[in-house]
Parts: sequence; C-alpha cells; structure tokens
Amino acid sequence: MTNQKDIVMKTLVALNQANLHSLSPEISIPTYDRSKVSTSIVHIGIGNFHRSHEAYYTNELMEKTGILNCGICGVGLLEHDRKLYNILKNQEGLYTLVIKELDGTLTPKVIGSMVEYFLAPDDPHAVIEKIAQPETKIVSLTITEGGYNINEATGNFDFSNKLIQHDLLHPESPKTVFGYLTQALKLRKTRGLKGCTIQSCDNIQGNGDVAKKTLMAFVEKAEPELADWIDSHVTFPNAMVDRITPVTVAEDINQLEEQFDLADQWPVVCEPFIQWVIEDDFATGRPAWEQVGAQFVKNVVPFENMKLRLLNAGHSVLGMLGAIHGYKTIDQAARDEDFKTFLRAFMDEEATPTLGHLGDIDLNKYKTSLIERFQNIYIKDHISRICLQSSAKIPIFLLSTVRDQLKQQGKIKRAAFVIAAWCKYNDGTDENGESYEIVDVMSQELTRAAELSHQDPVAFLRIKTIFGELSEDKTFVEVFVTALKMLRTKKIKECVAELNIKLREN
Ligand code: CS2
Repeated sequence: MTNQKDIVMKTLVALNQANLHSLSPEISIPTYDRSKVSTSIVHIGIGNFHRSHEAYYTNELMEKTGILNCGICGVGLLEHDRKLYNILKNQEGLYTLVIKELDGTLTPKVIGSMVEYFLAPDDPHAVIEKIAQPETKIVSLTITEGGYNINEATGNFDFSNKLIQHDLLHPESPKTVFGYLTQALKLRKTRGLKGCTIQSCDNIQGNGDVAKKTLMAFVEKAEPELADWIDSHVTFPNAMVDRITPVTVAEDINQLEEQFDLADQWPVVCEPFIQWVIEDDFATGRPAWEQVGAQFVKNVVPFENMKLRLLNAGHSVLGMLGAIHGYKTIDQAARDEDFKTFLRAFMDEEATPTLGHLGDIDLNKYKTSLIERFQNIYIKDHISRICLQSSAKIPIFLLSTVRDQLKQQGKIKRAAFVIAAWCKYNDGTDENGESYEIVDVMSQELTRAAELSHQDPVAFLRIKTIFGELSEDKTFVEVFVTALKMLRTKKIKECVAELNIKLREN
C-alpha cells in the first residue's frame, strides 16, 4: 500500500526549460544552449517515431559537435495532433526519451532538438511560410505508409481522396502534406530561393522515390509549371529507418514520476537499437548525422528490403497470429515457441530468398537479433499498434515478398497463411471471444470482405486496392484459400504447430 507520507513528500519536477537543471541527475539533459539553436529542419508528423529517431540523432549531434543550426521545427498536420502539440508547447519542445535496455534498465534522456512547433490546422499559412524560409534546408516526413496516398491496385496517386480534392480547390489552406509542400515550394521558386530536401522517414520501399512520385503527381495537377523547378531544385533521398517505438502508455508516465520524480506529459519509450541508412542526396547540405551513427550510402535498396521484409514483416507475422490468439504485446507472441519457429522459417525460407545481394551484411545475425528485439519484455509493443492500418502496411511488408517468390517459384505458404490470418483478424474477435477495434482507413471494406469470406474464401483477395493482380494468381489464391479454411476450423496455435512440422518437411 502507498504510504501517506510518501505521497506528501514526493515533489515532481515539471519538464520545461527552466527546470532542466533541477531534474534528477540520472536523467541526462541537453548539453548545448537551446536558446542558440536555429532551425533548418521542418518535420511533418511529430509522433513517437520521429521523437525516438531523427530528433534523437539530431540532439546527439548538437551535443557532440556544438553546431546548433540544425534544430527542428515540428509540425502536427492533423487535428488529432493537438494534444501532443499542446504538451510540446507547455514543455517548450522538451520530452523525455526513455531507452529501455534489454535487462529492463531505464535510461532517460531529455531531448532538446525540437525548438519550434506548429499545429497546421491552426495556421496553415505559418507552416507554408516556415517551409519557404531560406533557412529551411530539409523537410522531413513521418506521415505513415498510408500517408503517401497511393492506390495499390494501380500504383498511382489517388486523386479521389477528399482531402486531396480539397487541397486542389483551396490551395491557400491545405490539409495534406502534398498541398503544404506544393505551396511552400511554389513560394521558394517565386522568391528565387534555393531548393531543399524532402526526406521521407517512413517504412516504404524507396520512400524518397515514392515521396517524389506522389508529390509530382499532385503538383502536375495543382501547379504544373512548378514541376520542372522541383525536379531540378529538390532532392528526395531514400532511407531506411529503424527503432522500435511503442505507443506511450500511462504506465510510462507513472514510471518517470515514481522513479525519477519527473512530470513529463508525453514521454517516448524505445528500444536501445537504432539505425538510419540514408542516400547522400541533399539539395542544400545536411547535418553531419554520420558523426552520431547514421550511415550514408549510395544505394539504400538492400537495407530497405532487408528491414521491411524481415523486421516489419516479422512484426506483421507476430501481430496477426498473436492478435488472433489473444496476445496483447509483441514480446508475448515472440516468446511463443510455435510462433517463433514459424517466424524464423518465414524469414529464412520466404523473405530471405527475395533480398538479393546484401554485401557484407551478416543476415543470420540480423535475423537472430530481430527475434531478440521482438522478445524484449520491457518494450511492451502493443499488437494493436502493429495491426493498425494494415491495409497500407501488408502490401509493403508482405505482398512484395509473395510477388517476388511467385516470380521465382519460391515458397509462399507461410506468408499466405499470415495474409489469411489477417482476413480472420478482421472478424474483430480473438479466440477467447474478446473483441478489438480494427483501426484502418479501409476497416469497413476489410470487415465486409472478411464476413463474405466465410462463404467465399476468395472474397478477401478481391479487395483490388490491396491485392491488385494477386487475386488472380492461381498459386497464391489456392494457398491462401487452404490457409483460411484451416484457420476457420482450428485454433491458430494448432495451425501454426501443424505448419511448422508440415512445411519443414518439404
Ligand atoms: C512496425 C514499425 O508499424 C509497424 O508495423 O513494424 O513501426 C516498426 O516498429 C518500426 O519500423 C521499427 O523501426
């Protein structure tokens, strides 16, 4: 029981600039003078991942070099970002990154690299102006896989999206990243300014290329005369980004209060592992992130493939199987022997053959370390986070592997089983009868297709915007249908255990 005396004696320190030196000495604080930081990066999408990754690297860099011209201006694009925006404003851009070591030790570090913040819906013009400032050299993005607005069936930009239509009609008050970038780049051009770099930090194959392709599609419609200028003044480097960063829960806030007497309204927790591999293609210079561990390479494709098809796909495997079984976190699913065996075999036999030449990367070591990372019991990465917006993730993480394996007549049974599990997942209830919410822009279509698939198993694959031509691939359809039938008649653990034996034999 909590002692009344303890409650009275505990004084929490609120996180803000003035209090930095009153924090417990176990918490590291920025060693540079934040009042001297100037911004050259505008980041759109200020969620947890940006705060555990790019903002962290940038904080490390400023601490190491004392060069302070690479501060970040964070932009919340959506009304949904208001809560975080208000908290950041209150805390003067400061937040605690709590690195959870593999043995459970917490390493809290206050990050100071974000020194300005905007909530776009409050003042769209201010955001456009900020991006158009001569000092802004990089606009980085974490807008999620779905944020690039691609129709998977056609591979093209989706102009039917209502927000895109709004941005075409009301260029001065955009709602999407495409509208903002177009207006800001137009101002840069009109003012005779230099270009800038648009740097995607999302989990998408060729994320820079995709950012360029989608922005150009929008520009061609909205401001066709701007296209050539962008082509010659703006670069879009591809990058692989990595750090498992779960959703912040009340317990994380409480833990900081209890263990460190720190009141932070929205800390970020993450694993110790971090990686950023970037193509060195920056229009007007960049921070020397290599000084703090980022890798600059000519060709990032092998790194992206490896990460998306092993880590992210691995998450989807554990997420879908785990959700159906009733597990709540990834570590629970990753510690389940049946699921673990299944995952490793999926990685070795289905994903690895599609990865091509990976230079001197030790793939075995990478896969083993992934499984260890997934098993980190302190991270508590919720399966609900992994499964949300699967309609945008599965095509990138899993269907790409299926397509490549089909081309080379490789194995696809485990991937197809996970896709069938995704169909079952959309029933909305786990095997214990507990229901969960399907958080997905396509939730209605997914739920409906899952319902129909009880009578007609192929119904799920007919969602063209997800499966495209795969719904007509005989081999894939057959394997999927067999898997779905199995899933509808047996418990998931039974199916997985059976497949682990059956598939090992051939
Ligand atoms: C996850 C990623 O969203 C997902 O499904 O796989 O967020 C993953 O945790 C990160 O890419 C890790 O770098």
